Amino acid sequence: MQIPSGMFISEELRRRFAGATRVLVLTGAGVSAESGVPTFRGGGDTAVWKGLPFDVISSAHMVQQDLPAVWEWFDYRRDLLKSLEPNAAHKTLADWQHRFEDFTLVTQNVDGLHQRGGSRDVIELHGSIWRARCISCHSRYEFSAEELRPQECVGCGDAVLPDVVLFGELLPTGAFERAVEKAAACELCLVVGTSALVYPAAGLPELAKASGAFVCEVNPERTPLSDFCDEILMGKAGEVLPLFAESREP
Ligand code: BV8
Repeated sequence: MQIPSGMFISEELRRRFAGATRVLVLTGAGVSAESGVPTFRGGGDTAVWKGLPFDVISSAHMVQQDLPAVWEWFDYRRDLLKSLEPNAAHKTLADWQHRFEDFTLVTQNVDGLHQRGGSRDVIELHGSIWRARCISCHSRYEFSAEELRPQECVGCGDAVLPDVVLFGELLPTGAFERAVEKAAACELCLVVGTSALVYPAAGLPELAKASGAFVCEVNPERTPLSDFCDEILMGKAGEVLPLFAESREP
């Protein structure tokens, strides 16, 4: 594995990593980039689908306007995912759940690649592309890559929509609260592959920092979060995260 040039994990970060018990990792689209999943390039007003900006096609407003168009967008992304595999970043984070006494993996991704990479108990802040929920009775339906997605709610016959958090929608109760609790209690917080523009997810590292955690960002580019991190590792998640493996107790 080629070590990114100039990639330097400080002794302090290695020491903290080696000695930590309570660790929280927040991930975004960048952690799946090396698997071939397109990122959103900063969410916001970047056209991602048929000329529509991301936070328009993935919005509660769009569901009211044109639910079939929303499904088309998620069907396209699910089809893309069928041929993609978890990468070294997903697999490394899966290993970390056995390394730390209290490890929390929080993701903004709906792609399910963390779970396919071996992570269990992932806090999916923004839902999953592999589930659908009923518009009225909120029954949820899990389905795999081989299965067809439900066309309507088996329970009440009403329409179903992707079980993801759309812009303008509140995050699933419980998931965000648990993430806040763990962020406030962690000693080490790693922020991997996110542009940190979408809230309230982007507020979690801020909370961790305010609660005394050491915050490290892993991203090939700077983000609005960079200035406020204790350490930034400017590289690709699949190349940087495995480097921590060498971090042993001093
Ligand atoms: C809500 C699911 C209450 C659907 C998603 C406060 C301030 C401003 C705005 C708001 C605010 N509070 C609320 C808002 C509004 C809005 C928001 O944040 N808007 C943004 C655009 C400004 N938030 C909401 O609507 C949230 N709900 O607040 O409810 C409420 C209700 C009504 C009104 C007000 C409040 C719900 C947000 C969730 C939306 N759903 N996803 C779907 O997937 O289609 S968000 C979605 O976009 C993702 O889940 C993720 O969160 C975000 C994309 O960001 P990233 O994952 O970071 O991806 P991006 O492409 O941007 O960046 C990739 C990064 O990776 C880059 O930095 C790149 O350099 C890096 N990278 C690339 N390659 C690699 C890499 N890093 C490492 N390794 C590599 N190889």
